[in-house]
Amino acid sequence: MSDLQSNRSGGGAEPASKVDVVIVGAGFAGLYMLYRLRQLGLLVRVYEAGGGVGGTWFWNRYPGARCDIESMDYSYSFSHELEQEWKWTERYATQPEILRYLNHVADRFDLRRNIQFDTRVTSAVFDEATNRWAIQTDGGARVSARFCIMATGCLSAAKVPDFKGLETFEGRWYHTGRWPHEAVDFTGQRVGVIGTSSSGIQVIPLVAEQAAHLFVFQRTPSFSVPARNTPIDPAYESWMKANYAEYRRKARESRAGVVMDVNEKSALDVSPEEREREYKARWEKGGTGFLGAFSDLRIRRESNETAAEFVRARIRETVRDPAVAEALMPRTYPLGTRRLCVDTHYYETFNRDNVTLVDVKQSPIEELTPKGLRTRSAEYELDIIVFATGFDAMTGALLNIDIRGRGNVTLRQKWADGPRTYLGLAIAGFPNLFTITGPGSPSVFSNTIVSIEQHVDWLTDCIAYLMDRRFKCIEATVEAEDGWVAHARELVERTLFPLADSWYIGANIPGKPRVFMPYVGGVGAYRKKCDAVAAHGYEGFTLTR
Ligand code: FAD
Ligand code: N01
Repeated sequence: MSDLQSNRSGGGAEPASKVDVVIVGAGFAGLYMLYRLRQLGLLVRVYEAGGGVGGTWFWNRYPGARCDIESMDYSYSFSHELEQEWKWTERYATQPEILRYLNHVADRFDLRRNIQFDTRVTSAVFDEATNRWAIQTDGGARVSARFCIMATGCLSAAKVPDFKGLETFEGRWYHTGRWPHEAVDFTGQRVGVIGTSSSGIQVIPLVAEQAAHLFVFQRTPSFSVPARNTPIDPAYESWMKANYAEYRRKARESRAGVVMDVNEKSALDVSPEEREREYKARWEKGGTGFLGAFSDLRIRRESNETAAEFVRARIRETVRDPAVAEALMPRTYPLGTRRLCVDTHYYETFNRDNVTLVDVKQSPIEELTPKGLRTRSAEYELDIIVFATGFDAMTGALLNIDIRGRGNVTLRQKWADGPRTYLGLAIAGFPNLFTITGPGSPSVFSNTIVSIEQHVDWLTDCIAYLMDRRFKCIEATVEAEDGWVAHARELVERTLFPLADSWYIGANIPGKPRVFMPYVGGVGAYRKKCDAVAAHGYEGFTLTR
């Protein structure tokens, strides 16, 4: 009997150094993975670098942080009781509310007893003799596991650019993705925010309300649509709770993991008046549903330009100073090929007397100084700098761990030219190691919770299958991986995405290989492919006893 099977019935106290599964990360993904594997009766240990559950929502505590997928969608669907009893208060939940929810989930399902907090996994090495992973943490703990599941998050490795002189800056500085637990008071302060994408756009209006003066350092302007956030209408909540099962099914089968009203027409097949009406209705409704205005916005440049021009016109009519308005208008990439932002009073903020937009494309930031920041053409005195500069997305958290597979080959070596996976779930040469929402899966191109649940359910079935048939090892074949990488590339090349410098393609990290990382085929189609792989006895994997 394998130790996996002998542990299966026990499910009690964990031996100090041997478990069935190690999960790295206790965000939405790690928590649900733990829940499912415990149901199989396995010994599971979760390591989490943070001091609590929540992942993204534990770390991103900056003012204004909230989701842009509606709260009642951006939540687990696995427990009927949970979705019925939890009460979301706003259309888009704030970070504290989502964190409360995840703490509630951890308590309700008694998950904490298997999680070791404040513990970072530093290495994971596959031992070919025993078919087990040797995992080490920053506290020096070692654990041996049959399976290692990386629930490390696509957006968890916060990136502060390597600005010269950062260590000399005498004021305070913060990264949005590593925000302190105490509130930061900006009252009367001269503040600089660097970065004007999703995080910057959320934090800027709120900092502007407090600061004596706010300088916004913008390198690339973003397209942003209004959130039109509101308290959740009780009638809507009741309807959703009565119809959750069917609604969630539709979301799982959809393209982006949300039930969206997508207009099947091309933007070029309708009159200018109809086009304007369609954009206006979606603009008034608020949120990312704007992208569903026409079917070809992400595949046809001319169509896309009509949507881009609509948003530019809104910027023009909102921002009083024409030069500032012009500087805020994106012109170098199609709308939606970088993450479409969702804001509350972002453009309006530039009408305030205490806010200055600084174009650091024209005049780049050269260094931080003891008193502030110097661009090529001017110096800015600052008390506080906020880095809304994003993440080493999708691969950063994985490559921060020294992962070694067969033949002691490191993941860093294997991915030197960019990530390669099978289904975004597994990596050839790294048996019994899985990634949840890994590169090559829809992950960040979807309501991530839908994608997370799909991966976790698939992995749970896979591990149960291996156990029931006494397989010790599962490994993606090189051929299957090559095929998947080629398929994912072919799909993205049919879209406008490659036209943008985005974190999707690694452009935000100097020296990062330019490989488009998320899978653009849609969550519904992707799910079918994963299910077919499983139905054919884990096609594309080698299973060994
Ligand atoms: P995470 O929540 O990132 O959790 C990963 C955890 O792994 C982290 O806690 C991290 O500390 C831990 N970890 C990483 N490496 C190690 C290590 N070596 N050792 C130990 N622990 C480690 N998605 C949406 O679909 N809709 C939204 O509206 C949305 N809003 C977002 C807003 C913000 C500000 C950000 C940053 C992201 C947003 N996302 C959104 C994406 C979001 O990351 C996912 O929705 C989701 O929370 C990811 O969950 P996860 O468990 O996969 O990863
Ligand atoms: O990070 P980003 P983010 N000098 O990488 C700028 C999710 N999210 O944290 O574009 C000057 O998008 C950089 O400029 P440029 C969501 O998936 C969701 O904002 O590289 N500027 C850019 O403006 C999102 O996509 C929500 O030219 C520098 C910004 O910093 C993802 O997280 C909210 C610079 C970084 O933008 C990441 O968003 C928040 C430099 N050296 C986050 N380096 C929701 O609302 C970087 N920049 C759901």
